[in-house]
Amino acid sequence: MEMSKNFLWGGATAANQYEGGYQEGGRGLSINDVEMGARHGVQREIHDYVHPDAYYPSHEATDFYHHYKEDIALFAEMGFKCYRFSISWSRIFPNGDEETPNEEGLKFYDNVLTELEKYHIEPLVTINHYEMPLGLVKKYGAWRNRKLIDFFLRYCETLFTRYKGRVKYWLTHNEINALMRSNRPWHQAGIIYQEGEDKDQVMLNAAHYQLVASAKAVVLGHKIDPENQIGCMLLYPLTYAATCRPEDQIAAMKKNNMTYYFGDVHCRGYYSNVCTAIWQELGKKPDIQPGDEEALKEGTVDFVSFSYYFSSIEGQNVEELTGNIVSGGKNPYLEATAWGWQIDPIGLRTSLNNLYDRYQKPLFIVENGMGAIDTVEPDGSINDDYRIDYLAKHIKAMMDAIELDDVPVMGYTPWGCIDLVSAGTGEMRKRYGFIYVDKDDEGRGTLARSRKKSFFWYQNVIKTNGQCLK
Ligand code: BGP
Repeated sequence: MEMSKNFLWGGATAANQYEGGYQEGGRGLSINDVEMGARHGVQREIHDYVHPDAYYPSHEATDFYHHYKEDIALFAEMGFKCYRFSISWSRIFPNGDEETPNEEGLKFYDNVLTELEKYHIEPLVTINHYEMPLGLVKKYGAWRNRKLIDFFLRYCETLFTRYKGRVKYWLTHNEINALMRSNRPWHQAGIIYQEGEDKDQVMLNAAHYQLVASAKAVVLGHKIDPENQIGCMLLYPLTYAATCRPEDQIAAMKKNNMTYYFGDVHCRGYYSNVCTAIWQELGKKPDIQPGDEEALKEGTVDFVSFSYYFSSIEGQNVEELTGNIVSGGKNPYLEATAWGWQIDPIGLRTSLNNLYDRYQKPLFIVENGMGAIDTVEPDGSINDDYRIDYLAKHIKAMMDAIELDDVPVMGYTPWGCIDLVSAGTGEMRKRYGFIYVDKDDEGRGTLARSRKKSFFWYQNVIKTNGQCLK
């Protein structure tokens, strides 16, 4: 297969880490707005209110809210064909359970879409990226409550109707499988476990409600506009067996199955044997009500999107890595970033093959990249060769999957195309961008934007449709 002329090159961000303007335009508080930043050696903490003396990285983030015109112009200068961003749920439904949406919030994204249309950049919208109105957390217990399905669908209907004809590509929940593997369940599902709570049961239910909500959203989105293409979004932390010892193979399979638990339901429309095996192991099942199974069957996704940053290993006597969003073992053949994320471009080719073989649906790499500390030289330049090296190797691996393995890939939107707040650590210094933003971990800085060396490099990658890397 050849690289398509319509390949969707671009970049990705999320409202909770980039948008800011947390109290503007009638927006309500979101769960991220109560997660403090780590400062002066103080650990991040989460409460259900804003402490007047604490620093919250999401409040301003890198201020897309006031810089969207400038930023989209920079994306256009790089030649973006596509821009993945998320809508802040609490900007549309400030408390989450209102009957009618906040017009000023909807208008903000109208303005964003107008800018994108000016440069013929295709939007790819994540409906739920690691956030929710704080009102839904406090009043209903977030995704532990089945009622969230209806609130989510009202939100989806509002977006599908309002942006009909302007947005074609949608993703329902960001990294839905992070719920099963991450130790920060409030990011993906708004859930802060309470003392004595049956965590596994809460997790299975929260996953089920989100899967049903996603399936119903797919049906609704197609009904409102048959042109809509609605995908799922999986975190894909590829796991290898540590050795050829058969038991290690099973251990790795089980780790990967924690991802397929979600992919199988989204793509096949039912809980597969992989899922029922996990229920058996946990000794529990999710709260499946009459009608749910039919809903899952009807609402299978149009395409599969995923994030890929690193791989890890599983088996006997492996050394556990620290710093990852999910647990995993150290691979002696791989280097790691300063945050311990193991760099494995070939793993991306393997992941693309695995996912296509399993689901036979077009794939979209909607996150990839390397968090790194950038140095601004006295002349203002930023020579981020490490980032160029990481991305070049991953793009080449993706092109191998397309050209040598015939895997259909719709597009590539590397993470944090402009510097933004880290989801995992709340830091600013962990940067992914092609565009530098002047802001530090204390929240200081002018928010001025500047082009890194990688900006010009990526511009050329897009211009040559990746051929410059050969
Ligand atoms: C993914 C999230 C993103 C993003 C990315 C990088 O899991 O979908 O929101 O933040 O990881 O992670 P971090 O910001 O922790 O470096």
